[in-house]
Amino acid sequence: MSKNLIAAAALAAAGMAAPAFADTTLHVFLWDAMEAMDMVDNHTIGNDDDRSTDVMGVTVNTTVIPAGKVTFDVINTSTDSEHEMVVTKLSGPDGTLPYDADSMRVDEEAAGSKGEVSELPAGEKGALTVTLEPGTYVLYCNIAGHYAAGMWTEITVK
Ligand SMILES: [Cu+2]
Repeated sequence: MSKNLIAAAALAAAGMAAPAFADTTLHVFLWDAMEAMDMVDNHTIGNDDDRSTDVMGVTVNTTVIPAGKVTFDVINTSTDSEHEMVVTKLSGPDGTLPYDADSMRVDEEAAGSKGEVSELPAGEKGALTVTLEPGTYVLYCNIAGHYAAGMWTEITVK
């Protein structure tokens, strides 16, 4: 049961009305399977390559959430690698991120950021709460090489 549901249940039990617009909690899993295959370096947003070959990624429990206060509950499920989650708003459904091939990282200054859970050691959890307006957002890991290896996913805020 999510914290929101628990909070709503607690309010109901106390005889109080639940809030009309409950805050959203999004569960984010940072994962890798480095032993399985080699990392690719061209699975950036807008690339049509087969994502099924990705050896690391960002997985969410839902890809469409309501605008408002959102808590990202992040866990790094890796057994040996550090990962992170950066939240950035795209220009639209076809938007991409500015990528610097030399450093193998997204240009965070140019891309802008709504916040991040940075550099989580393997097995660790972190959380980020932000208020999001409607739009298309990307959640990605900006440790060198990880974004282009496919470590990103998009969500829609309505
Ligand atoms: Cu990563």
